Parts: sequence; C-alpha cells; structure tokens
Amino acid sequence: MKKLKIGITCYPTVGGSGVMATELGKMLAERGHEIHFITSSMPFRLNKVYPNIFFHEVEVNNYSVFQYPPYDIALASRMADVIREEQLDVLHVHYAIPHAVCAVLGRDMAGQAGKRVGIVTTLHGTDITVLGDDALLTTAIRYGIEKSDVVTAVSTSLKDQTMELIQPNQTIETVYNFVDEREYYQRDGRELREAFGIEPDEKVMVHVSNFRKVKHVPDVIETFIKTRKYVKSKLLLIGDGPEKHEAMQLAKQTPYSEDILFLGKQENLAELYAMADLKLLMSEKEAFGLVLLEAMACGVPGIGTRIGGIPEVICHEKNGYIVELGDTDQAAHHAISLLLDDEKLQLFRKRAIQSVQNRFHSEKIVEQYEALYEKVVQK
Ligand code: GMT
Repeated sequence: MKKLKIGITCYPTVGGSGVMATELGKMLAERGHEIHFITSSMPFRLNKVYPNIFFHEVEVNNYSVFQYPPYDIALASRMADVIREEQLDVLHVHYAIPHAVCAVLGRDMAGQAGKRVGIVTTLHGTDITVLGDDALLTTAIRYGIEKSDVVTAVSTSLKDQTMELIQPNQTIETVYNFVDEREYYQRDGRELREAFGIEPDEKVMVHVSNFRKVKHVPDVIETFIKTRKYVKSKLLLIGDGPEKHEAMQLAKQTPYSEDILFLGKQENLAELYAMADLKLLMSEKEAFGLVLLEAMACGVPGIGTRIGGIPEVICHEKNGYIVELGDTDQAAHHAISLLLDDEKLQLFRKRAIQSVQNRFHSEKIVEQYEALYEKVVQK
C-alpha cells in the first residue's frame, strides 16, 4: 500500500491503550510509514530508535491564573501544527475523550491550506465504560466519535456498549488488540523461578494490573487462597496503583501470605510470564484485557470474568476459563482442576499460543488498520 504520514496520539503513560498505540506505531514504521507521535511525553514503550518515527511533545504550562492546565487546547494546537507542517494523511487517536475531540479541533485549526487529514479514533474502554456514564461528557464523546472518519473499538463488546450508551450516528468497527510476537513468546522460566525461590513442584499464578478498584484484586487473592489449599503454588502480583496497599494488607491476613509476592511495576513482562502457569483477571470492567493476550502469547492460559471483551479473548474450557464476576469458588475450582492436571495444562498452554496466532496476530491487525487508513485517505 501507499506509504502514509500518520500522527498518533495516546496517553503515553497509561496502560494498555498507550502500549497498543505505541506498538502499532512501531509496526507501522517497520512497514515503511512515517509516524508522528503527538503526546505529552515520550511513549514508554518507544524504546528503540527508528529513522521514521518522530516525537512531537505537547508541553502544557501551568498558568497561575487558571485552576486547570489547558492540556486539551495545547494538544489540539500541537496537532494543528503537525498536521500542517508534516502534511499528515491520517491522525490516529486513542481515546475519544479528549483525543478525538482535540483531533477534530486540531484539523479545524490547521485550516484548508493543507490536505484534509483523516481522523481515526480507537476506543479502549475507559472512555466509554466510565466516562460514557457521565452525562456531562456524553455529548463530547458523541461529537468526537461522529466527527471522526473511522472509529474502531478493541472488542465487539465495547462496540456494542458504545452504540447503546452513546448512540452515535457512526459505524464502529472491531479491531482487536495484538502483541508483538517477537517479544511475547514462550520462554524457559526455570532460572528465574529459582531466583524467586519457587520450588520445581510449585505452580505459579499471576495477575498484572494498575490495581484500580475495577480490577478486583481482592478476588484474585481470594481465588489464590482457595486454590492454594489444594495446590502448592505462589501468586505473583505485578503492577501498582490505588488499591495496592489494601491488597497487601489483605494478603498479610491470609494463611499463605508468604506465597503472595508483590513485584511492583515491571518492564519485562514476557520474562515474568515464563515463570507462570495461570493468569487471573477478575475485573468488573475490561474492554479487552490486553494483559491476558500478552500472557497467552507466552503460553500462559487465563481465568477471567464474563465482563466486556474478556470472553472474546478467552475461549471457555479451550484456552482458559470464564467465571461470573466475584465467583472466586468457581475460579478456584477451575484453577485447581487445571493446575493438578499436567496434560490438560500443557494442552491449554498450546491452545493459548495458537489462539493468539490465529485470531490476534499482529500482522493481521496492523493490516486491518492499514485498510482503514486507506479508506480514510481515499475519502
Ligand atoms: O485497564 C486499564 O485500567 C487501562 C486502560 C487503558 O486505557 O489503557 O485499559 C483499557 O484499554 C486496554 C487496551 O485496549 C484494554 O485491554 C483494557 O481492557 C481497557 N481497560 C478497561 O476497559 C477497564
């Protein structure tokens, strides 16, 4: 396809959406497109130098007269400059609020001198499932969606929820998330397990999140405790966030506190997954669950709640298990049955890797985005 000039805006420090936007930018650059990140700081996964990736920082000054720094306006203004100066073909923004609205404003500010930039908006979840409930923001979210040329959602569940909650006059396409298979693959974790004091006959369960309330970390700990009674195992809790302290307190009160390891924020998740046998994601809101996909790519099957996009990632009883929100008995039941049956565990591991390759392969997903860009450019 024709090589394009693509602007990308995301929250550079926010979990899955920032990771996805950055990985997409890197893959598009590898396919010969010119990428312009327009973000408040360098995206944290942009850890390699590319000759065709550029970073345009959005600096927001803190004026003493204003109660709030004008981030949205500064971003729209920067977008306008980059659209004009770089003659962007496409501006791909992640999150409707504020990024889609800023993109529309930025395109307007850029004026008619340049060619009309196409706006592609990807919805990641929080913009709809949390902000979409806020009556003050619904109009702005609908505006951002309707003024975009193409809108995608990271799961069909999120797409349906957006249509129901926001009722935009716009079609939304599902484009799933992906992982970089060159980083997320099954590795030998024996050395690392030993370094962490994990015995060869122990199983390892893992949870990765930003420890927000919606992640239901106490349910993860409860599931582990119920499983630990029957399976010699450890629980690795990776990440940091507002509920971590409470989770640590809870872990301390359990009879297996020694087996619950809080590893904090970690960069090299693929290496850590090499130690794990099972992933737990017990969230009450989850548009996709990128952490599940990352684990599956490394051969770690998951147990997740019947929430949002999770059932689109986990195929119940094939590559993992789906349980109802809060049902830690059922989660523990599945965990025990899987962890005590080595043959089944190996089969689930294999199927987890296969489903990532078949349904969420990076090449396939990046091609889907390219096809949408092409559509926008031809408009
Ligand atoms: O889950 C979070 O708290 C972070 C949030 C984000 O904006 O990065 O994640 C959302 O986007 C991810 C990437 O598409 C999805 O995998 C997550 O499921 C989604 N989180 C929610 O919907 C709560």
